Amino acid sequence: MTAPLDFVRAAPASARGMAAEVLQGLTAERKTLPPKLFYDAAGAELFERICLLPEYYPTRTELSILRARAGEIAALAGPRCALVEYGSGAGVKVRLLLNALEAPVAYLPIDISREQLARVAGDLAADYPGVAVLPIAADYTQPLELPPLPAGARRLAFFPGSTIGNFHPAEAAAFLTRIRRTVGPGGAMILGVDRRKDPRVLRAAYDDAAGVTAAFNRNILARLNRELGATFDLERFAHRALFNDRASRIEMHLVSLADQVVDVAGTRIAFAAGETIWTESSYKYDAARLDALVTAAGFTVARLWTDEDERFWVAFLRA
Ligand code: AVJ
Repeated sequence: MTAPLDFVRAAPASARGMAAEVLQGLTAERKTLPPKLFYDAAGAELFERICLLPEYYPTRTELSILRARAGEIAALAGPRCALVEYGSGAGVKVRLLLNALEAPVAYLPIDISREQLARVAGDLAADYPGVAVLPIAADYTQPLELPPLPAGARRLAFFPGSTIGNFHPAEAAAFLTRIRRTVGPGGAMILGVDRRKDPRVLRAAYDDAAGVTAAFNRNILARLNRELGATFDLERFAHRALFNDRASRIEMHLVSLADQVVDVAGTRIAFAAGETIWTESSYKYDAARLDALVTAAGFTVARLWTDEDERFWVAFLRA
């Protein structure tokens, strides 16, 4: 079955909804922007470049685990899976699963970057003619309904990349709880999780020598200028990445380099020199934190795989 691309289900991405969310973050006591705003077309491309950086180990490490364990994963998953991927991105990792799974029936990529989603869905539909490819253009942090799935399909959620790290712990548990309900009893989930490690390794991964992560972080301001007519001067905001040890998270910020006032969708936002916009958290898990998360969401860990440097986990969870 091929994917009719007009089937790409568009969540209404209104500029007004975006402005409201942006202004809420920028008028708060501690200024924030939601990391999902990184992924416009330019940001999705920058993220693909990040994944190739020598300092950014998560992508290649997770891929190596998936490659080594695809057979074991497929055996745990069983036949006739409907694979639901939260944040399908460039669509590279899922191929390892689709190649290994026994007679997968459907693939439902969910992504907020709709140009990339349409391209990836078209390519996968062409390469896997036996799999119904049903792309969903949506912000998966919001509740969403899946289209009807082939009868007898086992629901298998796939949330790779350690994107779970973007959620604060309580939100992460709530999100995984929602996924557990979506896959239902008998369903399962494959989750990628970045592990706690030497802060120097972590910091380098989020502040690379080539400056790609800095460009990715600043692109959020360029996007607000483009889409909301904001007046950010990109030269007057610097990229900063730090490891917050107590919270066990990398934080990315954009630091205002001067006292300045920026117009955002008709609202004047004042920045003091040194004040930051907190754009992303990337939580790093140890065994206790992972166990607390999985338990809170009502899953159990069936298997946990890591790499030889113990940098990353791929977990197989059962509802
Ligand atoms: C896509 C959320 C997994 O947190 O490592 C990469 C995004 N931010 N470099 C991460 C990101 C800066 C990435 N996730």
